[in-house]
Amino acid sequence: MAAQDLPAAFGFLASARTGGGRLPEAVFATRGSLTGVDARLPGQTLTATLVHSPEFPPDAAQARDTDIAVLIAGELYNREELRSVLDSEPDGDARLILELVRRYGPHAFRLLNGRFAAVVSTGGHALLAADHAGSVPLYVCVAPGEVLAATEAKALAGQSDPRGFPLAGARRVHGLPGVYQVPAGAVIDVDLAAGTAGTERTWAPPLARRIMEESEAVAAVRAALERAVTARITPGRTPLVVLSGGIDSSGVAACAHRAAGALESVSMGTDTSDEFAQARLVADHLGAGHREITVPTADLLAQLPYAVWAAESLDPHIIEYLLPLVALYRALGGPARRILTGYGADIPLAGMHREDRLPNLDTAVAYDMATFDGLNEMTPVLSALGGHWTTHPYWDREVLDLLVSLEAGLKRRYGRDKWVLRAALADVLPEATVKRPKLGVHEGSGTTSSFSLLLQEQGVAEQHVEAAKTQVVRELFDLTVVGGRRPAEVSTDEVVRSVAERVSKDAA
Ligand code: IOT
Ligand code: MG
Repeated sequence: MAAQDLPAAFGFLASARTGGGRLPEAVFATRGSLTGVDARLPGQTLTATLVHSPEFPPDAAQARDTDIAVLIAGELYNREELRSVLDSEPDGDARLILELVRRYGPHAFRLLNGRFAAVVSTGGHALLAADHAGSVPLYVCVAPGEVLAATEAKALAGQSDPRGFPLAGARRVHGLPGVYQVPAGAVIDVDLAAGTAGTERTWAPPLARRIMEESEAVAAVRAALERAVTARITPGRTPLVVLSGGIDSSGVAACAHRAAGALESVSMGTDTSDEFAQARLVADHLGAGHREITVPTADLLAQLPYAVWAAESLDPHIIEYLLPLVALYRALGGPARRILTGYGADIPLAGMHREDRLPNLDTAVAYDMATFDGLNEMTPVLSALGGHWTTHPYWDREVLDLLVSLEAGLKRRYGRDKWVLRAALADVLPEATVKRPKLGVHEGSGTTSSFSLLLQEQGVAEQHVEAAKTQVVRELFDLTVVGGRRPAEVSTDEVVRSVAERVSKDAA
C-alpha cells in the first residue's frame, strides 16, 4: 500500500459518558468509511464513529492507555518539534497528543500547530479541542453525565436539547438548541460527573505589530510559507494546488513545486467567467500538470445546498467564496487527494479590502481576525464532500502569526496590496503574476453576480438582494443542517423563489 497521504480521520462523532447509553447514528457530509471506537476507562466510556478515507484504517486517529483515550480528526504540522519535548517517539497524531497531555495536561494544546479537532477522555474529564483557527469545526452538546462532540453540527441535530448545559465562552448554533461550537484556539474541559465545563484559550490573534526591515520581513514570510507548505505535502507524492493565478495560490504552488520537484494544479471557471489564462501562466511557468474545469453557472448555483450543508455557515458572503470551490472539489473525481489552497491569505493582509490607507488597513485586519471564528470558511468538509482533504498554508499557525503581526506599511507598500507576500515570491513567479491585482474567487467565477441575477429574475429589487441572499442561506441551513434533508433533495430554485416572494411581499 502506498504511503498514507491523508489524515487518518477526517471527522468524528464521539460520546464521553459516565453511565451506559448508545452513540447516535452518525450523519456526515464528509464522504468516507465509518469505523467505531469503544474505550472503557476508569469513570467513563468514550465511544465514537470516525469518518475516514476508505483506503486506510483510521488507526493513527485514536490512541488509548488504561486511563486515557484520544481521538483526532485532521493532522499536526509540527510533529518533530512536539516529539522533541518527549522521551518517546510516538507514532501517529493521536498518540502524540496523548503523550503531550500526560506531560502538560490541557496546556498541551498550546503547543500544537495543526488542522484538527480532538477529544481527550481522562480522569472523569473530557477535553474538546479546536486548532488555533478552528479550521476543523467542533460542536458539543453537554448533558449531565455525558458530552457529545462532532466535527459537523448536523451529527448532533437529533440530540439537540434546550436543557443542554449552557457553555460560557462558546457560540450557540443557529437552530440547534443546546449545541455549541468550540471556539477557535480553545479547549473546553468538561467535568462529566459534575456537569460543569470551563473554556481555556490556547491561541489568540496577535494584537501587536512588529516593525521589520523590508528584506528581513520578506525573507521571514518566504521561509515561513515554505515551511508550512513543506509540512503539508507527503514525500514522494505530487502535490495538488487549487490555482486561481492570483498571488496567494500561485505562491503556494511555487513553494509546493520547490519542495516536491513536481506539481499538479487545477482551476475552475464557469461559462460566464474564469481566470484560466492567469492560472495557466503560472502552471506553465512551474511546469505543472494543469487542468481546467468549467462548471455551467446553473450547475454552480444548484450546488448552493451542498455548500451550506458542508460549511454549516450562515454568512452569505462566505458561502459565495466557498461555492465555486465546492463545485471544483465535487467535479475533481479520481482518488482521494490532498489539496493545498491559497485560502486565507487575504485575511491577515487585508487583501479583500483593497485598502490603501494604513489605519483602515489595520482596522480591517483586526476586524477580520476578531470575527473569522464560526464562519467555517476553512472547513475540510467542503472538499470531503468529494472525498478529498484540503489544507491552507497561509493559516498555518506560524505563517498566520507572522503575517498578522507585520506592521501595515509592509502589507501596503509602493502602491501594491499584499506587498510583503508579492516581494517574497518575486523570484519564483512570472512578473505579471506578482503584479496582478486581487480578484476574489466569487468575482473570478461570476458567483456573486449570478446569484444576484437569480434573485433579481425572481423579482427581488436590487436594494433587497443582499437581504435575500442572507435568507436563502439561512433557509438552506435550516433545511439541510437542522432539518436533515439531503442537499440532493433541496432545490436552490425553489428556495430562491420562496424567499423572493417573501422579500417582495415584505417590501410592498
Ligand atoms: P480567493 O482569495 O479568491 O480564493 C481563495 C483560494 O481559493 C485561492 O487562493 C485558490 O487556492 C482557490 N481558488 C480561487 N479561485 C480559484 C479558481 N478559479 N480555481 C481554482 N482555485 C481557486 C475569499 C476570496 O477572495 O478567495 N477568501 C479570502 C477570505 C475571505 C474573508 N474572510 C473573512 N474575512 N473571514 C481569503 O483570505 O482567501
Ligand atoms: Mg486569496
